[in-house]
Amino acid sequence: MIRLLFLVGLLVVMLASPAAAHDVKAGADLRIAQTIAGAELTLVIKATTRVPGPLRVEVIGFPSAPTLDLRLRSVTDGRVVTGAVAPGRPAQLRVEETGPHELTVGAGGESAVIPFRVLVDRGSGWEFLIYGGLFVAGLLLVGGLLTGAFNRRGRSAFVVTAVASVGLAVAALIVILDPWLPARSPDGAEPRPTDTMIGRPYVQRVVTTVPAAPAAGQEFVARVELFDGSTGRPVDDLTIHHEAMAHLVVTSEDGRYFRHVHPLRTAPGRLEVRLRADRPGRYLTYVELERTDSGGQLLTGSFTVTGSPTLSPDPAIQDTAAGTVTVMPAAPQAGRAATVEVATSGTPRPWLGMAGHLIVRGADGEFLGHVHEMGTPGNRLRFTFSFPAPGRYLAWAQYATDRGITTVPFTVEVPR
Ligand SMILES: [Cu+2]
Repeated sequence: MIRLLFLVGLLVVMLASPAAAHDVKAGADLRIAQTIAGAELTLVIKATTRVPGPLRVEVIGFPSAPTLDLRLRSVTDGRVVTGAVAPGRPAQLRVEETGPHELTVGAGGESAVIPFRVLVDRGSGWEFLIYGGLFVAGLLLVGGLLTGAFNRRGRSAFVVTAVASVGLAVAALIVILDPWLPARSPDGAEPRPTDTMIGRPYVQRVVTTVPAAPAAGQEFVARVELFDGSTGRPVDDLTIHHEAMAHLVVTSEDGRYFRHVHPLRTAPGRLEVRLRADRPGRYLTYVELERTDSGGQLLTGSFTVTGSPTLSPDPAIQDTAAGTVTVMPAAPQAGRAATVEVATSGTPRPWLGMAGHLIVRGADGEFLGHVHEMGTPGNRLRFTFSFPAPGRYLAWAQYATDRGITTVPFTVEVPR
């Protein structure tokens, strides 16, 4: 009887624990920064828990975003649903099945086609053993009770209890071992080779502008075309890296012009963004991206702006009051970690997954570094940066507040 009570107690404990150990993880939200219709925004495709069902899409503006027209197409069966999203007005797009989809986002005559996969977590796949074990144990417990009641000799009751214990033990073992058991890929996931450590060739890029020689003060398109270093075919397997398909930094040679934008995918292997430069001269481009299974890459290029200077000051740079940036030590040593502290105007909110970004360029443009804020509380950003060699560096600290994105330019002299 004592043994029986113990088993019932164990059963109650066991029944309570699988629910806690098997939260249905519906995957993470997909966050993609886009520069569209002159706005900097983050598109959020929320995680799905059931398909067929609604797919929720949200948009966060820095500081504001236009209404975006959405068109969701299932690559599997070509089914299309449409909708619109604006800040505070999420869209619900009906999804019929898991797997590859394309979300076309349009505003102000521009559009991006974002490929992604609708995934639904299938659990670890070991639940059947847990629930099977519990089911057998429960069944035999009842059997054991009956056997015990009608059979004076305890032998068969002992056997039944033993089998019930084995059922419980299997269930308990699986619950305990669950974190180490191989996880099943979610429903709708891309079939993957077993060896994912091989990586893919580097991307080769061509940065062009449309028109080929843009004039100062006029809008133009900066186009990044990505080719596989081995096959020469368009590269269309970019993974989301720091919440964007690609980060494009454009600076004038003297550093007075600075843009950090997130180009739109207009075709396989092609990314485009609209820009305007106020002065003629050579402009340097840096593209940060990541191919699936292959790590991050920094691609450099340049283009030339013609014409004569326009007098408009660069609106992207908010030159806040002097003294907001402190470099410690004031004369950093090459190869040694230095601390850069930025006093922010307003409380920073996450942008591209971080509270702050620090982009550092060598005066000649040969070097570009990019680090993130370390998680400093209050209205301060603190970065650790190692300048690679003596020389003059142009730097821009960036952060987002409710008023939009603030860029703080400064220079650092690294002595010999
Ligand atoms: Cu970026």
